[in-house]
Amino acid sequence: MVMRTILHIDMDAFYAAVEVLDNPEYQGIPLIIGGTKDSLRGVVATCSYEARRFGVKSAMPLRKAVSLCPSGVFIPGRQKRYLEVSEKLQEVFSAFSPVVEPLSIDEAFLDMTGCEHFYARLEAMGQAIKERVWSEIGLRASVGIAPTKFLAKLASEMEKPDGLVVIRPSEIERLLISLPVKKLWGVGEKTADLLRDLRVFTVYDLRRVELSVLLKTFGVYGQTLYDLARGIDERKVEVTSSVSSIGQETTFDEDYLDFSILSCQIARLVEKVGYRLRKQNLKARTVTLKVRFLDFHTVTKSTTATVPFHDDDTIFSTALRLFSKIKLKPVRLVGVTVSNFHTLETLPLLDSTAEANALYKVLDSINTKFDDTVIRKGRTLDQRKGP
Ligand code: TTP
Repeated sequence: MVMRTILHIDMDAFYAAVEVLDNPEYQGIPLIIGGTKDSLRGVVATCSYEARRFGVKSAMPLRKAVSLCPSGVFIPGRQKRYLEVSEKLQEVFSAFSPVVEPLSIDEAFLDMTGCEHFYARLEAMGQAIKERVWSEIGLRASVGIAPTKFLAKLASEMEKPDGLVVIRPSEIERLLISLPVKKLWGVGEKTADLLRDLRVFTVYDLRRVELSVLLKTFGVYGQTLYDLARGIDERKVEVTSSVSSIGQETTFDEDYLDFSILSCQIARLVEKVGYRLRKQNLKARTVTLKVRFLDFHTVTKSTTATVPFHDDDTIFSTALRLFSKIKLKPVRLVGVTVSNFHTLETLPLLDSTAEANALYKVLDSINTKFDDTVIRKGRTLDQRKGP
């Protein structure tokens, strides 16, 4: 296996940390991002570590978070501000390595192979990037350094927040053997259930399963599981200009069956997705709609267009078309994602949507100036309440 030096960096409680940075009065208190205390719908995007002590966590309905942490401060998020900080982070990361792969708004892999001699030890390398993020942006990050991507990401999670963990080749075996399989890259609930059926709970158990059995149960991913259990992960850090998808979802506190309410919720998600898409100078070709029902059954439907788009109208009409194909039961969550990106520079010149583009430019610039989507389309208004 090729030995690399891969650094994974992940900001601590990112949205909450940005809010503390901009509002020092939030320092040291349980701070929950996602909505106000009386928001009936919506979920926690993230929360400060002080709030996590009360059991609050990402993706939890806000109402539950309020009951767990009534003394907490609840605020809506400011996506534009987080994207702005994210851009600054990418600049800092790029100063450390030309090979940076952003994974999400607040985390990235850096290939540091060949840069080792600049630092007395790998710990000093990790410390240097943490200090630069702190001095230039004012935020804390956790860093993991290891010979593979999977291990570097695992390392960055090990001592969160403000962590720094280096995994050296000689330590891999000891670390891996007792690791719960749930920690392996790509193992979600479904895979964990299938592994449990095979009586596999740890990497030690996984190593005792023949490759043929893994291939039969998991298809090609069986090979990945087999390799990860042995510390093998040949994935390179890929320089990508951006994330591979942009999505937004919302969980309701009550379940809805009413088409007009649901389409209004979809329109709101579309506005946020469309704004982020245009902000990153991208056009997408694929729209994915996710719907979760009261019984937790989840349906996702996607469609790919030949012509790339970045306007809300196309995303909305596509999402609605997908929605109309779903047999409706009481809905508890909807999500809209766009993917299959093209940067604007690579698009064909023949683009007849100049007028629409001009309109979105104006809308986005006004919305950028203020903290929320101040100008919205009528379809995002809940018809029952009037304008
Ligand atoms: P994460 O890196 O998963 O979490 P975090 O930075 O808040 O906290 P940690 O210290 O545990 O890494 O997510 C980054 C940001 O993405 C997070 O601050 C808010 C947003 N987010 C959501 O909006 N919804 C979600 O369900 C999750 C997991 C994150």
